Amino acid sequence: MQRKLPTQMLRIYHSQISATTCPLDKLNPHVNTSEERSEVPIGTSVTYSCVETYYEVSGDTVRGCDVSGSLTGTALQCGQGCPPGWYFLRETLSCYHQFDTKIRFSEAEAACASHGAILSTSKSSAENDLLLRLRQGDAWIGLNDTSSENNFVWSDGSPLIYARWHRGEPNNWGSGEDCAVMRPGGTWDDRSCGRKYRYFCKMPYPASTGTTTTTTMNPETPTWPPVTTMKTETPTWPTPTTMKPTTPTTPTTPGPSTGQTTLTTTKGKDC
Ligand SMILES: [Ca+2]
Ligand SMILES: [Ca+2]
Repeated sequence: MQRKLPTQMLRIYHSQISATTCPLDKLNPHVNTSEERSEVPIGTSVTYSCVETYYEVSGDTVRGCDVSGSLTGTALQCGQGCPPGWYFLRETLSCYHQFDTKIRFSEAEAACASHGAILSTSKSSAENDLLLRLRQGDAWIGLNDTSSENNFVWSDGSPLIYARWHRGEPNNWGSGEDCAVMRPGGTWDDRSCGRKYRYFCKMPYPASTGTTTTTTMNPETPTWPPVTTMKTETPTWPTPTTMKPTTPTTPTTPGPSTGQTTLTTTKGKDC
């Protein structure tokens, strides 16, 4: 028969087996931490940040050592930012750029592809708002009904669900209009694919490829797109010349390190 231990002895026993510290994971080379110890006492807060030119993709910047002996939250994941001149959107983990040269729709598709990008989708209000902020004039978005009239599909192959057509559009005017542009105010219009407009490109955020969500070392290096120089300035935004009154004046989406989109100085380059 099992003997019962006195309450006082149980307390001592439990205090001996209870965790008193939290071990810290091996640090990701792209992550800085406030803590140099390999383990910290319960109740300690540990702060994490991304090294220079790397940006927060996911995880927590402050994690606490709880009574179970483990850190709260999830590991901070950092990755390299968008190439210079491209804007980051956290909702899609993608980079965006408006090119100023006016070219045909098919040429714009090819131009984006040369950057490892696609003609940009605009599948949510967040994505549409970002494109509107980048917009310097009517510009192609990656939407067309070339294969089947009035059956618009996105450049990534997905069907049209979120839509911001301008009133009366798409109207397939004249001899036919199968390709979409973003108009002033962020609404869309189908236009003849042979006409020439600026265009938006979209590419995956480098850190969204081949990474994990742990703080353990990730030996994989994002392979695409190549990033030669990185900006570290505080993100700023262009001042759109045409903005709907209802459009927020500050980014509605978080960016790389501060929850905002990054603006660099090389915007406007053509392919
Ligand atoms: Ca059409
Ligand atoms: Ca039209």
